[in-house]
Amino acid sequence: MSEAITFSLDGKTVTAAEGESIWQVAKREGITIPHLCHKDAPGYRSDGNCRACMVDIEGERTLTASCVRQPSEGMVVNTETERATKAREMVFELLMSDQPSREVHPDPESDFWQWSYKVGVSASRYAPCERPVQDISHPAIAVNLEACIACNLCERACREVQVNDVIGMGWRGSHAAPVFDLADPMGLSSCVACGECVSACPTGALFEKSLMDEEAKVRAVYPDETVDSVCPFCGVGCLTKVSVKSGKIVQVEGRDGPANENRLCVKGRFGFDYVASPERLTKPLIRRDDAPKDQNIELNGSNYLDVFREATWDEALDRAAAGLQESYAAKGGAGISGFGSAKGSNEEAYLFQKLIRQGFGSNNVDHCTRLCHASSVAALMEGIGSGAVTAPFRAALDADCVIVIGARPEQNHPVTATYLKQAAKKGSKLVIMDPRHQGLMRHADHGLIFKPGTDVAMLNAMLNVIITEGLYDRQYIAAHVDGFEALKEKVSEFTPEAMAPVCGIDAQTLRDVARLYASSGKSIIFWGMGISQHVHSTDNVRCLIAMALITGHIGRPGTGLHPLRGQNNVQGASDAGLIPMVFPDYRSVEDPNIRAEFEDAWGRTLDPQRGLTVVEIMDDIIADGIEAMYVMGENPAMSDPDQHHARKALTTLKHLVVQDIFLTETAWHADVILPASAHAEKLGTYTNTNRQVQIGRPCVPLPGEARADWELLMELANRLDLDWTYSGVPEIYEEMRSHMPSLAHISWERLERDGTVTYPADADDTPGNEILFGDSFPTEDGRARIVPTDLVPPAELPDSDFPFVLTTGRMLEHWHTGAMTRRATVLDALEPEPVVSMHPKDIRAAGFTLGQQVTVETRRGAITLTLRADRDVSSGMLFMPFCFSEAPANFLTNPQLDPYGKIPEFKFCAARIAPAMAEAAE
Ligand SMILES: Nc1nc2c(c(=O)[nH]1)N[C@H]1C(S)=C(S)[C@@H](COP(=O)(O)OP(=O)(O)OC[C@H]3O[C@@H](n4cnc5c(=O)[nH]c(N)nc54)[C@H](O)[C@@H]3O)O[C@H]1N2
Ligand SMILES: Nc1nc2c(c(=O)[nH]1)N[C@H]1C(S)=C(S)[C@@H](COP(=O)(O)OP(=O)(O)OC[C@H]3O[C@@H](n4cnc5c(=O)[nH]c(N)nc54)[C@H](O)[C@@H]3O)O[C@H]1N2
Ligand SMILES: [Mo]
Repeated sequence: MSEAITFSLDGKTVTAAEGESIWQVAKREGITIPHLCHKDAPGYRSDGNCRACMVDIEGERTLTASCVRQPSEGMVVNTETERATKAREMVFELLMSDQPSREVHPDPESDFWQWSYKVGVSASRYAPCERPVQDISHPAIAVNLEACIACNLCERACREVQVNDVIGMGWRGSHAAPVFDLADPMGLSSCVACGECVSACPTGALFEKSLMDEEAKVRAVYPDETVDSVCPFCGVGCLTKVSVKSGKIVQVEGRDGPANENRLCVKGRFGFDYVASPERLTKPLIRRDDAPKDQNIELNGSNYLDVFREATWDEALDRAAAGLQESYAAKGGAGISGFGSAKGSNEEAYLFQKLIRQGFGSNNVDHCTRLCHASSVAALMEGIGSGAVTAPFRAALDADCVIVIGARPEQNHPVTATYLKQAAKKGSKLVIMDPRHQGLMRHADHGLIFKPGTDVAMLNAMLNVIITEGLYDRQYIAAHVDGFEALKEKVSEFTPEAMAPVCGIDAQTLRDVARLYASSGKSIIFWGMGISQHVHSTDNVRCLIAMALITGHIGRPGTGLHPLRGQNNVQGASDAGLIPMVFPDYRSVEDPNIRAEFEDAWGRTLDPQRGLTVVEIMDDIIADGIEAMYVMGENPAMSDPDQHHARKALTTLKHLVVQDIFLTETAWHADVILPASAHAEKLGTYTNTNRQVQIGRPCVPLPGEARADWELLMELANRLDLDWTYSGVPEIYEEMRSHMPSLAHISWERLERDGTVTYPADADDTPGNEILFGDSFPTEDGRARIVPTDLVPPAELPDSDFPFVLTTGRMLEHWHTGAMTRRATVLDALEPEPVVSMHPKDIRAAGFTLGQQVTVETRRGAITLTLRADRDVSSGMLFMPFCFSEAPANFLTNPQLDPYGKIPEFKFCAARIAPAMAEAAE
């Protein structure tokens, strides 16, 4: 089938692989053929409509578009005949007649102009046609249709690459032009602003507003330089190309990384200007002696200089270290705690946990993974001996059946979502299970909207079907899995008929989905916070692991278990030991041999007992235990559950050091604030959800007196007499790696050279292993273990006082506590105010009106915000993101913990909703 074809190209004998176009062979051979409607990037189909790439084929009457034409054996192709070059010139001249002149063109540097000059066309003899006016209704993207050549690349970008289906080509003939959702303007369409169309457009008809002078409607900004880096937002780990002008980021484009193949989402592409926000911390601050540690001080409208005074670095660092040391002197390691960051690099995470452990002999060091996938990691470690994904998310493209449960990738892992949609388009069966409807369900074979908090019932019913119908893989179980008999016994009572009323999905659908997953050749499971943020979350994950193990859907291409990791470096920060129970690489702090290795390396006696977790630390502070805390790059005053309690803990602390880039809600409670580096200002490695280790590079200078996080950690360590002497990030990486077998064969040098390496790698020169556990599991005996589960209800059920289920989560445009994205102009313009979403039917039943102010209340607190109608939210539920400091969702959430993962129940509590006080009085 895949025989090479030999043909002649400009007089040279060349070969083409199966499916290669003439254009692609020419490129490989170093022959340049102009192109406009053809984009030379993964995921783009050639269309051959613009005729800019025409070539001459001997014996053929007409010229042919080389981007779509495949060569045949013995064909004689010439790219430079007079006929071909003249025709191409003519194409450019005709297109140019339709463009604004270069002086008033939206992008005089666009591919169109560059090619025009290369083919020797600078003006047109033809009269221009009439063109529509510019549409600047969207906050990020200008639509300059006067420059459109109707090549439909934007439509392919939108529909085929990102699979968003917003752009279509409307009108006919010379009037053909992109339209948005069949209705202009763009700003009112359902566009999610991934910007793929902007990156595809060859003329600047779709163009970044950040590069334009809006008044003059032309390009005004040309970058000084471009830096290769990685996106600072989510665990997908998109590689980026960051363009900088006069020390400021002006544009971000995708690069061809293993996770993103040039794709980005709205945050990665347009959410960059938080880095340059005037609200960045630029000077060290120390709390004024007379400033009270009021719980809600920032809400009282204080000016920060009423509360803090500016200090020199020496003074601030001395004070920060002295406060920690005082508590250490008083209480030993038990008096100290630290929250490190999954937004920072691996090196920063490693140094942070080292500082707390080496400096204070304390294991009270944790980070946001505790609020995130801690339960997934607990269940995976217990079941298969490893907490990371067994396959990258692009494995979905090889799968016959893809399950997504308790995750909302279109909002939270948008580039992953593009691959899931592509998998569905090419025939994989997609199953989405979630108590809320979501856009991805449009692409799914099954969208199961079940009752929140009933995952175990639903999944055990599926396990019941798989076992009673004999759809499990006996051989696989015999070879690799323990605990099958106990599972069989346990799930025998969980018949689909018995579980249907519990989970709200009918028995037949449960059977269908169970059969589909088990009988498909290759099935893969993705999950998110809907699984992991419950008091029974470890059980939820145990069910998913059991499904994969009894069907043998693990360890082969197109199969596996993939908890979609959240923060850009939560995988890496966890790997680096930012966890109270383990040193780097998940090695127990309670194991004397392991501890001895670190005691030797760090020259101090280390804490032999596991430390406290995020929520436990807050409780311990209030119980007069811990009295000092160091927070680097987290915002617990917004992200921890039950804020009245969490903020009380922060104000109770004797000493709080906050190292951040903004004066966050947490920083308001601090004694010392250390202004730190944003992602774009520093060097470091980040590990994404696929276990791909990638380098982020400095693009812009630090603002004011702000300093790199790793330098601040070293300054503090040396004030604690730890004698750290790191010369830079590569040295820290290598020290960290010396304690991490998982990073064997992945030297700094290799990362510099290869850009991305997946861990684990078997040798210095072979690619890392993407798919794990084909032969055995990293448990003591190499076998996996099933842990059967029972039904555990959510900790707080609705009742007559609090009749709604409140669930919290995210929105596409905002990042967690909003610290970064509320300060990103485009993102904040898209979602500017706090909202609670409710089903229109419930809104009508309650007699509310859209957009009115409502108060949502739980047993822990009340907040007032704007009511939004949202058909995705099931009747009886309320949904709220936790990014708005004006109405912090975590004033309401329940801090009850899962006993294994110690994760709070962010996804379920009982609530009521009423018109806001002021409105009620009207
Ligand atoms: N835009 C944006 N992207 C982000 C982030 C962000 O803040 N903003 N944060 C990042 C981080 S750290 C993380 S962890 C990820 C999180 O990404 P996701 O895991 O997708 O997070 P959520 O939106 O919190 O919740 C996922 C889904 O759980 C569903 N759910 C609620 N209750 C239940 C239940 O009882 N059972 C099941 N099965 N599902 C339920 C919700 O309806 C929701 O669709 O996103 C990352 N990406
Ligand atoms: N109600 C509710 N609450 C939740 C969740 C939920 O679904 N519902 N989800 C939970 C989950 S999954 C997570 S992961 C947590 C996230 O909780 P957090 O990690 O607390 O949230 P972020 O807003 O990401 O906080 C990151 C902080 O780091 C700062 N920062 C960014 N870059 C840098 C840097 O390079 N250096 C330094 N020093 N600082 C930096 C930012 O300004 C910000 O203050 O929230 C949890 N809380
Ligand atoms: Mo997370």
